[in-house]
This record gives sequence, structure tokens and C-alpha cells, in this order.
Amino acid sequence: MTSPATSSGRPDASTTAPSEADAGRFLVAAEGKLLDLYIETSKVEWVYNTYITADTEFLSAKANARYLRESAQYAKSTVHWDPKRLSPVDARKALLLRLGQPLAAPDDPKAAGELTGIVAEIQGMYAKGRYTPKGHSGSLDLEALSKILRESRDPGEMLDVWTGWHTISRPIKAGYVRFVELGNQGARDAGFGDLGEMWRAKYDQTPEEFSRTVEGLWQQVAPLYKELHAYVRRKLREAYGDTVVPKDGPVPAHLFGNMWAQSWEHLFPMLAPAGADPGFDLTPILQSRNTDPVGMVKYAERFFVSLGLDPLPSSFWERSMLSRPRDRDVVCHASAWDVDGDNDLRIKMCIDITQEEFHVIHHELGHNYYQRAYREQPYLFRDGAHDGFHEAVGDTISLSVTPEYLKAVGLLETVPGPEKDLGLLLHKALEKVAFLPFALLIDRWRWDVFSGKVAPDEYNASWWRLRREYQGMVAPVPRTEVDFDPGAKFHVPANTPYMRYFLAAILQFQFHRGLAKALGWSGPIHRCSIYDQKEAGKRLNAMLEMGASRPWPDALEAVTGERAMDGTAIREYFRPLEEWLKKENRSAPVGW
Ligand code: X8Z
Ligand code: ZN
Repeated sequence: MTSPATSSGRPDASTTAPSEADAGRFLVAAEGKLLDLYIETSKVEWVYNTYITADTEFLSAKANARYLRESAQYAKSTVHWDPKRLSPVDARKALLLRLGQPLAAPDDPKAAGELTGIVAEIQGMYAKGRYTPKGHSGSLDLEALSKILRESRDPGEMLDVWTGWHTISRPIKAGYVRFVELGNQGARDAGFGDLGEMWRAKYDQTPEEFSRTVEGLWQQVAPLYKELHAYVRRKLREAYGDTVVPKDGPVPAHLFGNMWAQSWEHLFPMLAPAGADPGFDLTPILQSRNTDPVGMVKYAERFFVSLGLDPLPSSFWERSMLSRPRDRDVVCHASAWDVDGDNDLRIKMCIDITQEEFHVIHHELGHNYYQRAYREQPYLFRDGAHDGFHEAVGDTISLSVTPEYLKAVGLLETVPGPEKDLGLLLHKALEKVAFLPFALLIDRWRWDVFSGKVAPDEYNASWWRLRREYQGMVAPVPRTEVDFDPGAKFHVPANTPYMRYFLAAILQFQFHRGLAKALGWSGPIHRCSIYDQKEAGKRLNAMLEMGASRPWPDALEAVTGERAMDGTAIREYFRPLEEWLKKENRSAPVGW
């Protein structure tokens, strides 16, 4: 680098467009420094997430502020660079330097510190959330409250638990309002209109194009969601009566067996038509074998190994947190960690021995295997092709948890026949199709909040407008602006963008269809499992190894041969179910 180093030791490339070689050296130096800070920040964050105290909250805020400040400074140095004078690799690195994080530090160090302080604080408030339901003597955490929602069929009890959990986010609102101001300040200092625009800029298209892409995908899948919604509404009405569930309007959100009604799989037993059981339920199978959390994770690891990937390192088993500790507050929401950008992989979860968690574990290991596959890339490329890819890998594996697979690993004795497909598909749809509008609306809401279109005095009302519009649901009891219902979902106080899960819900079916085709599969795609198929593993790994080094259509092409995200794969997967639903709904209203 020919330009003088600044006092921080950082070369200053801001005033002139550097030569290709200078830019390359600048970026390599930035990557070295940021990797160092990344490792330190991850370790601090791990301790905070697994041991929440006032001190670890303080340390987390400090470490994050430092990382964000440094990366903002490096990013600023590159704003005047002309991408045409850079190698394609360096041009992409400069782009990712600006876009890599879900937050940008404001230029003012005081504001940056306040911003990361608020994130640590409100995340902690969420993690510590508890409620004492009527008839209980002590307060319950989210896992225990979720269990009640899963198992209860008493609308009064469900309403109490739903309402109770939604009180934990009231005190989060004030911090969130300030967070929005400071987050936007950081995004504007980084050259974006607001934080939502910065989030939408990450997809190798303009923010406006990305909004249209998402809307187009929703239009592709909405007809399937509406059929499922109509069927479920009718069954809920049969169970709870027409004073609780309307004939043709939106449904109260506390009846779906999940705190946010984002997955309806626990309703399956009350919805399944006669004879349409899926032929198995993993929860009692796993429990009757006394499977422990380690055993659960081992199943998932063996799947990845069957594809030709390496077993997890021994440090994974030593350092992961697999159960909720008895004696301290932790962030229980599941996550996968790549602590040193190399081989120090971990997951952090409070594992319940259920079929649902069996799938979440595959989801998390998908992150870890992605992280390990791209570790040879330069630091700025150690990421998913886009964040939806990262979320889709483990879920793609989960789609291969078919009855045939379960028999192969000894969890089932006999494979149920094709007459059980309808039950299997309905169960999967209650998980995957029901999720789509929820996954879309969280960031629809945040985009409007960040842009200022929705002001703090209408946060909650706009949230429920979206829930009605996309999910066909309403709040079970009147809400006011004292309530902050979006804050009762982890990703809002934790500032994790959510559109990634919507994209993943689309992509995982595309990956699955692409891998099935590559294996020469000619049956219905919901019956295909890539277990033990090294060829599928190779194809998948080709994409994983790329990390973020190429625009995402290249990564998609490596697995599927396709270059656009496309909702036809999920429609194809569920086609037999959709046809059946249409017949079922023939004389029932569809929509709300
Ligand atoms: O947050 C997660 C993962 C961690 S990345 C457990 N998921 C979303 C959620 O729980 O709301 C996975 C699916 C959706
Ligand atoms: Zn994830």
C-alpha cells in the first residue's frame, strides 16, 4: 500500500482510487484485522449467550461496537473505489465489506456504543422472559410455555399462555424505538437510505428488485397456503366451535400449537383425516429409546457423514451447549457457531427430545457444515451465497428424513406404504407451507419501521395488519400500542433479519428437487432421500465451498442447474396434497 497508514495502523485508501494491487493489499490487511476481531467477538458473544449477566452484557456490547466500528471504517475507505479498476474478486470483497453485517456502526462512537448496548440489553430481556400461567405456582420459560401450547386443546389455557408470553416484550419497545433510530443512523452513515434498504441490498440485485423478487415468490406459493389455511380453519372450527373460529374470516393466532403460529405441525393429530397418519411419529420413538441430546445430534452428524463430509471435530462435542443449564440465564434460541473461522464449530440449543427438534438439529448442523466448507475462502467470502442459502442447507437434509431413511438408520421397523403419503405431506405442509407468510411478514414489518413508513405509535397495529393480510390471522384479544407483539419473537430484539427464512423455505425445495434429479430420481420428489448418496454430497459441497465468493445464482446453479429462485419446487413437492386440499375445500370458503 503506497498511501500512509492511519494512526490505527489502517492504510487509508479513501481519497484516491487505488491501483488494483493496492486495493488487493488493502483488502487482505482488512481481512486479517477483521478476522482477529471476529474471533475475539465470537468468544465474548459465546460467553454472553451461554451466561447472561450484567457483565457479559457489557462485554458483548463493547466487543460488537468495536467490530462494527472497525468494519465500518474499512468499508468507508472503499466507497470511492471504482469497481471497474478492481479485479472481480476485490470488487466483490469491497461490496461484502459494506454489506456483511446486519448493523452498521454510526460514525459517532458514542452512538455506536449506545446501539450495541441496546441490542445486548433487549436480547437479554427476551432471553429472560418468563410467565406464570393460571393455576401454576411458578413462572415458566419459553420452552415450557411452548410445550403447553403444543399439547393443550383448551382455548382458555392457550389464550392465557399466549397473552402471558406477549407481555414480556412490552418493556422492550422503548429500547427498540431507539434501536431503530441508531440503526438507521449507522445505515445512512454507510450510504444507505435506512437499515431496511441495507438489508435488501445483500442479494446481488438492487433493493427494489429484491422486494419484487420476494413478492413474486410469494405470489407463486400463496395459492397453496390459502388452501391449507382454509382446511385448517374448518378443522379448528369443528374442534373449538364457531364462537372461537369464524367460517370465512381470519383465525385467532393462539390456536395453532406454536407461540407465533409459524408452524402448525402440532395440530396434526386433530387435523388428519381418518387413515391419513404419516405412519410414524418420531417423538415417542426417540423418547422410548432414551435418546439424549448428544444422541439426537449424532443422528444429524451421521447424515452429513453419509454424504461424504467429515465428522464434526471433537471440540464440537466439548464446547457446544445442548441443554438449558439449571443455574443461569442463557439465550436458548438455537444457533450454530463458527467461533474461529476455521474448525471451532459449535451449536447452542436447549434440546427437547422431539421430532421437531430432530429437524432443528439438522438445520443447525447445516450451518456448521457450510461454515466448515467455506473456511478456505478469504475472510470476506466466509459466508453463505446469501443468507437464505445458509438457512436452507440443513433443512434440505431434513427433507431427506423420509420413512426409508428412518428405516435405514434403525428408527423405523417398516416403511409405511404410499397410502401414507397424504398424511406425511400434510404433516410437512403444516410445518413448511404454514411458515411461508410468517417468514415474509416479519421483515415486511421491519422494512416499514426502518423506512419510517410505520411510526412507533403504530408498531403493533401495523404488525397485526400484516398478520391478517399474509397469514389470515388476528390477535385473540384486543391489542394496544403498549403491547409490542413483534418483540415477542426472538429475531426482533436480536436484530436477526428474517427474510432469509422465507428464501430458505423456497430454496430448500429447489435444492432437494435439483439433487433428486441429479441422482436420476424418477418418483415423486417427496419420497426421495439423498442419504448415503455421495454424488449428492459432492454437488452440495461444490456450492458450500464457494461460500460468498460468487453471486448467488452461480451457487444455485451448482446444485440445481437453475439460476433463479423459484416457488415451483415447493408446489411440485406438495402437489398430491394440494389436489386433495382443493377437493376437501370444494364447498368451504378459501381466503379471509
Ligand atoms: O431461528 C431459526 C433457527 C436458527 S437460525 C433455529 N429458525 C427460525 C425460527 O426459529 O423462527 C429456523 C426456522 C425459522
Ligand atoms: Zn438457521
